[in-house]
Amino acid sequence: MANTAPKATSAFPGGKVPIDTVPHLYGGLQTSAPLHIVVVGAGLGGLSAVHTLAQAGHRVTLLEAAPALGDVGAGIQVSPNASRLLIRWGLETALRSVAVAPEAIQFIRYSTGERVGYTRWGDSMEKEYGAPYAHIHRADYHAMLLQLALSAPGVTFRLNAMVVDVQPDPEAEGGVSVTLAGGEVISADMIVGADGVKSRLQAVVTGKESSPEPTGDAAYRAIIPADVMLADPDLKGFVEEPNMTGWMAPGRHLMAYCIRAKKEFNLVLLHPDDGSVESWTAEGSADKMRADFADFEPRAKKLLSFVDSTLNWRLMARQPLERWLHPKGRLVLLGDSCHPMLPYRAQGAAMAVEDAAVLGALLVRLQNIYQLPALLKAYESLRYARCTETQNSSRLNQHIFHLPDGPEQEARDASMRAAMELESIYPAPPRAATGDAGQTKGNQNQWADRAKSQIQFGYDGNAVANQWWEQHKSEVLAIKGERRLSLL
Ligand SMILES: Cc1cc2nc3c(=O)[nH]c(=O)nc-3n(C[C@H](O)[C@H](O)[C@H](O)COP(=O)(O)OP(=O)(O)OC[C@H]3O[C@@H](n4cnc5c(N)ncnc54)[C@H](O)[C@@H]3O)c2cc1C
Ligand SMILES: *[C@@H]1O[C@H](CO)[C@@H](O)[C@H](O)[C@H]1NC(C)=O
Ligand SMILES: *[C@@H]1O[C@H](CO)[C@@H](O)[C@H](O)[C@H]1NC(C)=O
Ligand SMILES: *[C@H]1O[C@H](CO)[C@@H](O)[C@H](O)[C@H]1NC(C)=O
Repeated sequence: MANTAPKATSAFPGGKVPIDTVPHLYGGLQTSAPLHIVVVGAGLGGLSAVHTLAQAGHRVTLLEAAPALGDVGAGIQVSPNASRLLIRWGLETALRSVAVAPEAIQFIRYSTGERVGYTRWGDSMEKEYGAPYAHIHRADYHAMLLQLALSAPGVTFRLNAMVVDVQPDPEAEGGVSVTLAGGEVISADMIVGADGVKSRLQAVVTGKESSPEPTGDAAYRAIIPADVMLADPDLKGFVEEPNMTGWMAPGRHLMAYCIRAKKEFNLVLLHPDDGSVESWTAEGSADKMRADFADFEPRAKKLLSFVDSTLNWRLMARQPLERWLHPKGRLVLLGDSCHPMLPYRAQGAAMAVEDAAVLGALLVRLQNIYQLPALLKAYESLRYARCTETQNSSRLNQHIFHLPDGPEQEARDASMRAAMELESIYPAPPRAATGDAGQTKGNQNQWADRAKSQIQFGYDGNAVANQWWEQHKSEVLAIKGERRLSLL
């Protein structure tokens, strides 16, 4: 997907991302059994894993099929539980220099422009969850993680390195390895499959060939310059008070927010997949996009009038996989390769970044390679339920956002309005303390549901891994190999 669209460049001057000096990720702890780990895929997930694993003291080789790196021209939302990790990794200055913090999330009825849902964010996000909600450009996100991964010690990075085969069995002749398209074989102690929604390594792990499934939806993406909006009285509010705004319509929705320090405005237009997608389309497609959203209120239509080119993405997902860890205990999946989801909770990359945090925080504990399967099993079990729930809540929003006009839609809007009322009765922060007596539980505006937000945004990957370690370390440390293995 990402690699079929043109690459966008980052907003960092000279392409150089500033990295803060931060405390060592594991408080100075390093593995006493450094492995050679091959990470397949240099997306947001793979790059994060390179960082967390290298910090743990492992030697990492990153293999990326594409001949050049970068991400496409579109925005992405970084929720507190991902931004918490980025800040911990030294990316606070970089993140804040390119981010926009939304004042609120609001839902609009497509035909009338009426606001039916509203949850205040602004500085209350940071007060409540200890880290900001940030809207950024994907190219900036990718550049930040790339710079971080490249600056880690013991990292080898290869482009044009398409993995075509994997040997996950340490008992096999030659041991664990990957084979590249040119025939070259690279040995490893362990492999991380971060190869995205079309993952090849996923089939090796599960033992089943399966393609990702179409979700029925596709996404037009477009960016417009904020200055044209500031010149327009109907639109300037979207820049001056940067909210995340979602227009809900039968079978479609539009999500819009500012990025790049309010210089650009990002549009994501979700619509029924017409089968003609999965390619970068320029002229003409913007007109098709406008036609698809012609029944939207005037402000939305005006926004679309500024679009001259658009990307169209077919949205693919999978049912939860049977497992993420190959039974031989040396090959594990991460990110979209194991839990691709609809972007309707804006959590796909956040889950990949959290995966990396948990994986690194477990593998820093490794004292001999015989402990590896137990730690990878822990990674799988810690991450599986959370990612599956997030896949499910993303899917739920497909239903909620796209209801046809009628009684169910009216009930949805009434539910969202009720939560909007509560906003003024129970002002944040801290919402968790003021509470709302559970009245937002199950709200159709999933961001208004305070218990849900606490779970989604309160998560701390390092804390979760450390807690597991405290409970299980005696079992893991009791695992000792008889043979000395060469660990490179
Ligand atoms: C429209 C849309 C909007 C989204 N919005 C958000 C959002 O707001 N917030 C959020 O958190 N998430 C969002 N997401 C989800 C997010 O983009 C993904 O979850 C995330 O990028 C996944 O990262 P990844 O590293 O797992 O996979 P990818 O980014 O897909 O990276 C996989 C990499 O592996 C490489 N590769 C593949 N096969 C091989 C091979 N055989 N050998 C070597 N290399 C290989 C690919 O070239 C690619 O570079 C959105 C997604 C979409 C489609
Ligand atoms: C954004 O949210 C604020 C409240 O936080 C509200 O006053 C404002 O009207 C919203 N802006 C737009 C353009 O809807
Ligand atoms: C998520 O949905 C799947 C079906 O798609 C279901 O089997 C599973 O129990 C759900 N999991 C959670 C954690 O909600
Ligand atoms: C998430 O992070 C916050 C703030 O850092 C912390 O107070 C909270 O305990 C964490 N929650 C979880 C579930 O890890």
